[in-house]
Amino acid sequence: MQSSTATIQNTFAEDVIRGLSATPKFFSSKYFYDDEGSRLFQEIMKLPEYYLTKAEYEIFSTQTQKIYSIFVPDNAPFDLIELGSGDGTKTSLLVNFFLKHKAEFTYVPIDISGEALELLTEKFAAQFPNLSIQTEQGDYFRTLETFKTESNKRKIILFLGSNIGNFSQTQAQNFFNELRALMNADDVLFIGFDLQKNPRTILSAYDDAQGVTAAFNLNLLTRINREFGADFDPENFSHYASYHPIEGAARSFLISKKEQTVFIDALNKKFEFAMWEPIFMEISQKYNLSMIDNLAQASGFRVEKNLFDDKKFYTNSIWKPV
Ligand code: AVJ
Repeated sequence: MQSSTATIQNTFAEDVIRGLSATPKFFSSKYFYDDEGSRLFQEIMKLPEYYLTKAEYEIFSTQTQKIYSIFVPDNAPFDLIELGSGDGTKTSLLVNFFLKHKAEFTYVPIDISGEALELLTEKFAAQFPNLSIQTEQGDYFRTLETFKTESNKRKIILFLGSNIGNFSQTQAQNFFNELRALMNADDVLFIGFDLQKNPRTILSAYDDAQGVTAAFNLNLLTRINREFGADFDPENFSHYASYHPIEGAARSFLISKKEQTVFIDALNKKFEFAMWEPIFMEISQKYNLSMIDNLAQASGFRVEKNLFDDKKFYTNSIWKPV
């Protein structure tokens, strides 16, 4: 426990140094989710501009039967494995339906955050007393490896919420290749992709009127202040979001409003910012259907079915190994 926390801290420290020493400067959005960051993300999901969660929820609530018949064509027992489970709101729709139809399965949420897993377990245990649930804290791939060798049941792997969007297309390709290597012929992969749409709709989702997304980005500076004794003044940075319609990439930046020096005590390093210098904070990649097809093919899958919300803002894509 102690040593794994230390390892995570080291990686974070190393990433902070690497990102602030680079040109252009960057941070990894995976560090957004401390307690306050997770709370702010919950707020983001409730924003009127943030259509992603609503679209995926719509798909899960209106097409549950379709999902079920693709996942469970033969009533064979399976493991329902969720990568990065979060608060489980959408998954509970599936679990509820599966239990009602007497499906035989174990729900296996995998998450980095032990606290998130505890909350999820409490919630699901109260809501579904008959559910078999096995939580796994830590690395997705390491957990899946043990499943490949130790369980002969079908694996249905969920990767929801457009979390894939935080990967560049090359990173996404590598991610699915690794995942494929840990899957058997009968397994299923179920992924949430945010689709390309009116660029203004996308931009608003990352530039909300209440400034919650700005606070979500600025919170990483506050986290670095707290954990590494840095002296970032969040007031000296402003959030800037962009959407590039050809790449399909939404990006967030924090822009230094003035020339300034930031000192990070625990790293004993100082970093200079020029006036208007950006820090690249996050990519949220948007897909179209041919990008999804290509990605599946290039990593050893075929697209079995794409499910859409009414506005076609979002798709849950069902992949099978080839
Ligand atoms: C959790 C990665 C899906 O990119 O839409 C929300 C994170 N960042 N608003 C996204 C996020 C700014 C979100 N994902």
